[in-house]
Order: sequence, then structure tokens, then C-alpha cells
Amino acid sequence: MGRVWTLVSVLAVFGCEAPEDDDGGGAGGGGGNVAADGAGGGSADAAPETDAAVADPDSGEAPQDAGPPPEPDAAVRDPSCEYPGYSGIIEPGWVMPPLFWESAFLEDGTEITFGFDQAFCEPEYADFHTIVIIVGAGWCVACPSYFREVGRIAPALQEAGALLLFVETEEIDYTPSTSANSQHYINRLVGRTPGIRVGDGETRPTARAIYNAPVVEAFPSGFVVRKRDMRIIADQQQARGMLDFVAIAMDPEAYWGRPGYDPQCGPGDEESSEPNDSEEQASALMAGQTISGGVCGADVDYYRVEAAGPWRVDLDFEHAVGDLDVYLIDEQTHGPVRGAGGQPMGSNSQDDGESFEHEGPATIMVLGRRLATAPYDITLTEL
Ligand SMILES: [Ca+2]
Ligand SMILES: [Ca+2]
Repeated sequence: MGRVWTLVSVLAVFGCEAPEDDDGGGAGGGGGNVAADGAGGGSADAAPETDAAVADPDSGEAPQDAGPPPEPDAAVRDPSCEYPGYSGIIEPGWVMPPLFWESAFLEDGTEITFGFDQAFCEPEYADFHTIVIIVGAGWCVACPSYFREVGRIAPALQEAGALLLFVETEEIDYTPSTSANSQHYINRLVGRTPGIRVGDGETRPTARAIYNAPVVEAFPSGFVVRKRDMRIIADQQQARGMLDFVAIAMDPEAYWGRPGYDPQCGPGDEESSEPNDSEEQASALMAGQTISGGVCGADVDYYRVEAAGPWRVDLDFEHAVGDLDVYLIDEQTHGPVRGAGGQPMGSNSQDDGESFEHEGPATIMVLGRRLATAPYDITLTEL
């Protein structure tokens, strides 16, 4: 326990705030709404816009020769693999955008390409169930002890099916880190701990996307992506002391949104249409119908609206119990429809209840902000 206490103290006392944020969007202070924080989309550091830019990075895999027939289990990417719909918002509860690095390094110095799309689709990552992302900066005095602690639990993480991704965001002089510098820095701290090392200055399609992510409010930071749906299921900012990354990796379907707190509702509160966690599973929401349900775990709720004309959806819940939001889903990208400023369309206030109007058939998604949980009533009204 001594070691843990030391770390807790270090985090509590020395936890580094990001330096004056001249890039916007980094310090999500909790005040802004999701759309504003999504300034992944709104600021100069725009969120990834095209799937094309990331869906086919030169995937470092050698094309197959026309020679011998491929073995049934040949390590070839499934061409039908499709990355989950994402918003560009790097915040707990949302799907991690398919960021990638043309230059990344393994613990032994081997240079590779790496991206979340590869991790999701490529066979070499088939055995991983979570991606644990550890984020630091060269100027952050609490980072070395945090990274060393991660190094100590790395074997257990690997055993639990977690892929470790170390991200160095900035050098000691605040310049964005290259992957090569990140590799030197990380290896100095954790030696040849298995994991991928990248520098945020080389994050693509948008450099410094990790530094500017709402999930990273201070340094050191860390968060966990569940590979099944690429959602961010846990983040360091909401925890006292280091997140229990090993426990999370061992049970990524459990609720890890607020360490130490139980969800505000349970299976008995859930709508009868669960599971409704994807567009394919969306349950029908008919005009004049009210469905009682809840976001009670690390999932979201999809509903399908079949209405020819204009309609309004009302989501009734108590903000003090949990901050739920509702979004319109784009059937092409499978992420939220984006407004002119890049913000997702829907309703994401800081008050009790959400409501928005639209017309025609559509799919909508109810999501707990930063993995908030709460029971709700959802009603569709034709206008
Ligand atoms: Ca639900
Ligand atoms: Ca659900």
C-alpha cells in the first residue's frame, strides 16, 4: 500500500495543471457544454473530419502475394471492418476518434505505424480488449512517478488484455513532442515496458489532439478505451489516486465512470428495449409514446424515430442525478450530425431535461455526459 499512498499523495499535491491554455479546448473545467468542449471541432484543432483520412492509413501491412493461398487464419485485416461512428469529442462516454501516428515506437525501438483504426480492425491487436492511454508532458513533475507506477503494473495489464499507449504531449520547453522523443522519454522512465510510444506533435489527422482533448484536463492523465465499441469508459481525472487500470482491463463491461460511486440507476430502471447500444439495436420511439428507462452503465441508448413530418423529442431527467444529453445520429458517418460549427446536433444543456426538434425519420442517441448515469423518460411528439 505504501507505494499507492505515495502516488496518491503525489497526484494530490503535485498534480500538474496544464499550463496556460493557449490552444483552447484543453481545460474543460466542467462549465461548458458538450458542444463547446467538442471544440475538438470548433477550434483550430479541428476534429477529424473525414473517415477517408484515417480509414485507410497506409496500413503498414504488406499486401499479400499472389503465391500460396492464404491460410484460414492469416493475419489479414477483415475488409469489412468498420470503425464505430464517432463525434470527434475525446471525452468519457464518446467513441475515441481514429487518431493515428505514422511514426510510433515499440518498447524495443522498432518503428511502426499505429492508429485506433488499426487497433480496432487489425488481427495483430485481436487479443487486446482495452487500450490504456497514459498521457504525460516533459514539464510535468508528477508524471515520472505516474509513468513508473504504470510500468510496474504493465505485466498485469498485458495479462488482462490491455494494450498500453504512452503519449507524450509536450517537451519540457512546452513544444509538442515527436514520437522519437517520446520513445526516449518513456523508455527512460519505464525501460522496455511493453507498449506503444507516440508523441502528440505527430498525432494525425490533427496534431496535439490528445493535449487538447477534454479527457485530458491535467497531467499526468490516463484513460481507457473499450475496444469492442471504442468508447472511452474510464478516465483518470475522475479518480482519486491512480485509476485501477488492471481492474478496468479485466472487466471492461462494468461501469467505471465515477470510481467509488455506484451508477444512479440499475437494471430495474432500464427500458425494456435494452440492449439498444448501437444503431442496429435502436428501439422504436413512436409519436405520443413515453418510454421510461435509464442510462445506468457504460452504454448509450439508441432510439429510432419514424415520423414523416416535424417532431420534438423530450428527455426528462434530473440534472443533479446525472447529466444526460440527446443527439441526432448521422446515418452516413454513424456519429452525431454536426452543425455548422462542427458541434454535434441535439440537446446538451446543463439543466434538467433536454429537448430538440427535427423532422422526418431519424436515429437519436441518449448519452451520459462524462459517463453520468440517471433514469429518464423520453417522449416523442409530432408537431
Ligand atoms: Ca438504457
Ligand atoms: Ca443502452
